[in-house]
Amino acid sequence: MASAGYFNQDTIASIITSPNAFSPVGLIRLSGISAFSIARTIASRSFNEKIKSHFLYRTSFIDSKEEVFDEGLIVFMRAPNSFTGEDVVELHFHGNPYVLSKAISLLIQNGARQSLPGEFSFRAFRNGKISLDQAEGISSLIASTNEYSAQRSFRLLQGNVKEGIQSLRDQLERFLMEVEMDIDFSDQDLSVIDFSSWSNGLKNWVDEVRKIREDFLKRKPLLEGVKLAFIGEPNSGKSSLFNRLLGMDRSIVSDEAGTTRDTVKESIIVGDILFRITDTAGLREGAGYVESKGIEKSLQESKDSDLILFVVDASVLEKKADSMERTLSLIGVEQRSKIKILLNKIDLVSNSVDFLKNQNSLKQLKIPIFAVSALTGEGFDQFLGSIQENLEESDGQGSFEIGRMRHFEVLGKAIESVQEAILKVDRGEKLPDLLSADLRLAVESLGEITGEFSNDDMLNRIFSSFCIGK
Ligand SMILES: Nc1nc2c(ncn2[C@@H]2O[C@H](COP(=O)(O)OP(=O)(O)OP(=O)(O)O)[C@@H](O)[C@H]2O)c(=O)[nH]1
Ligand SMILES: [Mg+2]
Repeated sequence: MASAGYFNQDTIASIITSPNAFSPVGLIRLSGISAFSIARTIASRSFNEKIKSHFLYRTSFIDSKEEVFDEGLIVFMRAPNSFTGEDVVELHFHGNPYVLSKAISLLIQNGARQSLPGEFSFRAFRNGKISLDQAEGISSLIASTNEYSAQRSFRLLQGNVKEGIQSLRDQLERFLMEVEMDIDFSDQDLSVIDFSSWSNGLKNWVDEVRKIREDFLKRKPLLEGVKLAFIGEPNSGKSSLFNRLLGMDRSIVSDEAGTTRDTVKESIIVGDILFRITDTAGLREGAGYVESKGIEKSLQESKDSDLILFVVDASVLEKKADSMERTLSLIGVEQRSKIKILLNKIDLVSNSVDFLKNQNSLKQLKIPIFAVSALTGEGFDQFLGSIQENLEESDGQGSFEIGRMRHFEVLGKAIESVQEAILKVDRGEKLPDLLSADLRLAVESLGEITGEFSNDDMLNRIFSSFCIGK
C-alpha cells in the first residue's frame, strides 16, 4: 500500500538536485538508521567509527567492483542534528544524469529505498524538526515562480504562520478557560461569566480571522499565478490573442469557425507575475460531436480560471449582438465577476473604440471592456497593465499572512465552530460544556495547520504533492 510508505522507518535515498540536468554538481541525500553504513559502501575512502559529523570529506566513489566512477565530497550529519532529525549523509557528485543514476542505483542495491515525494520533509515533520506549515513553506519556496512568492514562502518556512496560529490559539484558549471555569459553577446556578462580553470577544476573533482569509484571496494570484482563459464565439480571435500574449504561434489560427477543438495551455511570466493561460474552443450552438466536447471543456475552463477573457469580434459586433449575448450567457452567472471583455479586431473597424464600447449590447453588461487587436497588438499594454494593477499587493489587513489554500480552508472550519458558539449564546443557550466543545473543535482546526492535529490521510495528501527529494 503506497500510503504505508511514509510511516516506514527504513533508510531513504534520493537525488536532490535536478536529476536530468547537466550541471557542475549533483547531490544525493540519504536519511535513516543505516544512512552512514550505506553511504560508506560507495565511498573509496574508509571511514572508521570516528566519522566527524558536519565535516566535509573528499572521496572517490566506487561501484560494486570497486571501480571508481566519480569523485567528490561527502558529509555525514549525525542524528538529531540534521534536516530530518535522523542520520543523514549528503554526497556531492558531478552533476551528470548517468553518474547520479548509477550512484542512486548502487545505494538502493546496498539497502536504501528511493524516497517518496516529500519524504525527507515528512520525516523532519514527524521528528519535530519543523511544523506542517513549515514543510509546506519548503515546498512552496522551491516551486516559487516569482520574487514575491519566494519571499512569502521563505517566511512560511521560517515559521511566521506557526506563530500567527499560536497567537490565534492563545486567544481562543483564554475564552475556553473562562467558559470552562463556569462549568464548575453551573450546577450551583451561579454564573461567573458575562456571556455577552464573552461572545463579543469571540466575534472580534472571527473578524480577525476573516481578514486573514480575505487577505490571502487577494494575494493568491501573486503567490500561485493567475489562470486566464480566452473564451468566446468561434472566429472572434481567441487563438490569435493567446498567441500574441504568449509571443509565439502556439495555437492554430484560421478563418474557419471551429478551428480550436481542444484546450491549449501555456504559462508565461509578465512583469513578475505568472500567467497560466488557456485557449479554448469557440462557443456555439449546433456544433458536431468533437466540437461539442471541446465546448464542454471551454465552459469547465471558465469555471476553473481566475479571469475569463471573453473575446468579441468588434467587426461583427453590431450585426451579431444577440448571438454574442446568448454566448455570454452560457458562462454561469456565478462566474460573472471574473469576466473581462476583450473587444478584438479593432484594426478592422472605422468607428471609434468609445463608440463601440457604448453600444447598448456591451454597455448594459457592466463588464470591463478592453479594445485590442491581436493583429497589430494595439491595446495590449493597457489591458495587461490593468490586470497587473488589480493584482497589486493588498494592504495586508490581517494580523499575519497564511500561505496556502489549505490554511484558508482550515481557518474557515475554525470560524464555523466559533460561530456555532456565538450563535448558541445569541439564542440564549448558555451551556458552558457545549460552548466549550465548540471552541475545542476550533482549537483542533487551528492545530491542523501546524500539524499538531493530523491524521495519516491528511499527511499523505499533503506530502505526496511535494517533489521527490524534498
Ligand atoms: N484583422 C484582424 N484579424 C484577426 C484578429 N484576430 C484574429 N483575426 C483573424 O480572425 C480569424 C479567426 O482567428 P482565430 O484566432 O483562429 O479565432 P478563434 O476565436 O480562435 O476561433 P476558433 O478557434 O474557431 O474558435 C483568423 O483569420 C485571424 O487571422 C485581429 O485582431 N484583426
Ligand atoms: Mg481558436
